[in-house]
Amino acid sequence: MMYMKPLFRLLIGILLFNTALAGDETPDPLKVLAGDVTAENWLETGRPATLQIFSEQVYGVTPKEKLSSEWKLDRESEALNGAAIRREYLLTLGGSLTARVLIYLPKNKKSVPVFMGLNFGGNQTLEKDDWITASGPSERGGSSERWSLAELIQNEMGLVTVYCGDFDPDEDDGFENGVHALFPSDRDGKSWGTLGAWAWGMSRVLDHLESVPEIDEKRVVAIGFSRLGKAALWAGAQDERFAMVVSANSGCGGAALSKRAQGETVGKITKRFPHWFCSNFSKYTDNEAEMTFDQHQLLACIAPRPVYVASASEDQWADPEGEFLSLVHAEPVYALFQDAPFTDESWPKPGMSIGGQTMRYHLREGSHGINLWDWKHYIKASKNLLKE
Ligand code: GTR
Repeated sequence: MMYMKPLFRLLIGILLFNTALAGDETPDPLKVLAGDVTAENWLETGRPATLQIFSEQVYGVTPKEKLSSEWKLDRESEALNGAAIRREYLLTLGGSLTARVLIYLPKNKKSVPVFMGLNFGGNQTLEKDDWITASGPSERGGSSERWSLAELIQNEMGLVTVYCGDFDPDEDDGFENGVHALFPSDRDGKSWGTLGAWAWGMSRVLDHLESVPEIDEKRVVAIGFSRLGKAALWAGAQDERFAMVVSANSGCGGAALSKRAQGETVGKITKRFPHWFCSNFSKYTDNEAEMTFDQHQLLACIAPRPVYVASASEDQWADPEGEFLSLVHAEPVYALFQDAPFTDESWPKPGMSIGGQTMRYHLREGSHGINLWDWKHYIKASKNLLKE
């Protein structure tokens, strides 16, 4: 027995080590498929099964009921020294919740592609100009560096933006306001959180873009930075009408793989921002090995539509390498449709943009943010990838 004990311990150790390894491995995104491994069957069974996992384990279930939805032009002016027109529309949902939608369009153009992204502090943060109705708490023009309006307009593209707080305030305040109040119900572990509400709001704006003749509603790119990048991914994963999705520094609960537990972890994010997710997500606090899925499967739900994941070299909190690896591990699904650009790629050096026809990645030099360098790459990619 004296000799058996260390051996026994060793065996248990090996067993535990293997189990831990198995739990830490990035799950095969195709394992959810019922039946043939084909593109068609991915869309028929794989994607819905994957979306169900994210609904029940991460973001919460998005209500299916349709609400009344009114869309009204409120104001219009010229912008960017006459190169663009700028409008504010009012979107009223369920008769009571109103979002103020700010749109920039190149002048005298019809059917242009647009980027749609929520903003953090209100529409007035995009420009110093007093014309924009303040729709949130932050400083006028305070985020102008984050929105490369001139670059978009020069490239004959538009921008659609809304203050995220118009759909749901970014606070852990009991889900009694914002869009949650429009769907009252008893809450459980799968009930939707704030990221779900933001993603839902993006789709409700998209519902009306076909009524704007200057916009080609078939070429709408969902974009978001940081927490709003998480929302953009969830919006694009669920709503196939988004033609492309751009996630900028979205990190944990966005593009980054959770099982790596680098930078911000499930435990850290659900403690600081419990309202972003459904409460089931916090089960994985210090328990990532129990996850049978990971964030690459969220990217896979966007296939075959183009997805662009962007990181910043100093943004360790968002685990830039984990954001890249998510694309690598989503590739088996994209490969069912067409290209698999990351098979032979390793994590690129700062300043590089890599990828193929439908999946792209870049690592900007610098810190957590989104700037002109990023936008130039998104715009270039979207020009090549969005089919007219
Ligand atoms: C951080 C949060 C990140 C990221 C970021 C942001 O505080 O930990 O997940 O979303 O905020 O939105 O700027």
